[in-house]
Amino acid sequence: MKIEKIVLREIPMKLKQPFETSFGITHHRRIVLVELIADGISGWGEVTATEGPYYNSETTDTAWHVICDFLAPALVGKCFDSAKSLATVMTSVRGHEMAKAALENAAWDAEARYRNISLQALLGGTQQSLPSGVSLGIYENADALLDRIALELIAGYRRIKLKIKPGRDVCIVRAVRNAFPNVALTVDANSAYTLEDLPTLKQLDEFGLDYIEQPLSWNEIYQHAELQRQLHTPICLDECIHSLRDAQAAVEMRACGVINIKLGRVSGHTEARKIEEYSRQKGIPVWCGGMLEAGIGRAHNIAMSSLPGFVMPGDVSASSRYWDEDIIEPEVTVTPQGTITVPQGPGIGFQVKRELIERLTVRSREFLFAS
Ligand code: OSB
Ligand code: MG
Repeated sequence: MKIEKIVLREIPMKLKQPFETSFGITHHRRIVLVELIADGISGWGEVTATEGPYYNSETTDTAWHVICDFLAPALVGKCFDSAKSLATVMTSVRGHEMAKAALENAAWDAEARYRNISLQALLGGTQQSLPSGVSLGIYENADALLDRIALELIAGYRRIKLKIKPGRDVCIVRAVRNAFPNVALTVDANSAYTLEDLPTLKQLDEFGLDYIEQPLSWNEIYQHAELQRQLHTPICLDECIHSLRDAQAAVEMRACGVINIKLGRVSGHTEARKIEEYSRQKGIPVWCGGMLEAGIGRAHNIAMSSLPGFVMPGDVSASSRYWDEDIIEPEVTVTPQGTITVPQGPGIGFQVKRELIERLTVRSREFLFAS
């Protein structure tokens, strides 16, 4: 494939409800979309960085900068035998995984469309129906949280994940567990604790959680191993895992029993597949995390989640939980059984609403191969 053109666009998207994590509250997303044209065919990717550097070190603006000033100029005009090989040209840029992922994933979509097959087929995905879970932000009011969970369960969702932070943890989890004794329940701390919080974290063991997600520092695999030795509940690593090598280190150190794979955080489909394959061989269950994505990011998550190692419900839920209007057609929907059906059309399998995107665009940049 020859990369003829790359177009970057930023669109604002207002969340239906604010989303609160231990690192802050999000009301509005600023989303960067990548359109990559190879051999006359457009593929699409979405930058999953948050607006501020509080989940990881990337932001909407760092991704814009790194793509415009370094990655897009390095790629445009180049030929690749497949999307798999884009990563090799981008390794000279250190970090900035989410910026790289948007480009690489756009190339995967373009390649699948070029071959007239689904992205799922190109990736080697085997599952047609994906169990879906929801991630619920921190609620001020426990009753409001319980009401919300009841609605999510009626909608069919298979797992409830609660965001926690110090002071909003054991009490909340106890209230939810008492109200819903049998629901598959997990918590996500987004790095809000330290080993000094061991007594609190140990109390979580009594609630039969499927896992505790990223309790300790975003860059501390070693201390998670120390914590895991003292907890019965499996730890699931999110923020710490950027590559296959990180996953290997975490598993070898016994720092986790579960891995959350996020396409952006691991720099795209190529690395995500390696982590999925390694985890499957090691018997470590994986699931697909979310970053409050719009439809293009969501569609890539769906294709990735169809790989066989994705055996736990993901955070990939219906478009309508986030947006009044999504940027793809049809929107992502969830069946009454709490599953998402993997689309079989070419590429990501959803139609990109180009007119809507153009209307929303607040800035754009084009990179053209000057022959
Ligand atoms: O840690 O999984 C996380 C959202 C933003 C940043 C980090 C995380 C999240 C979520 C939301 O949990 C998942 C979703 O997209 O619904
Ligand atoms: Mg997380």
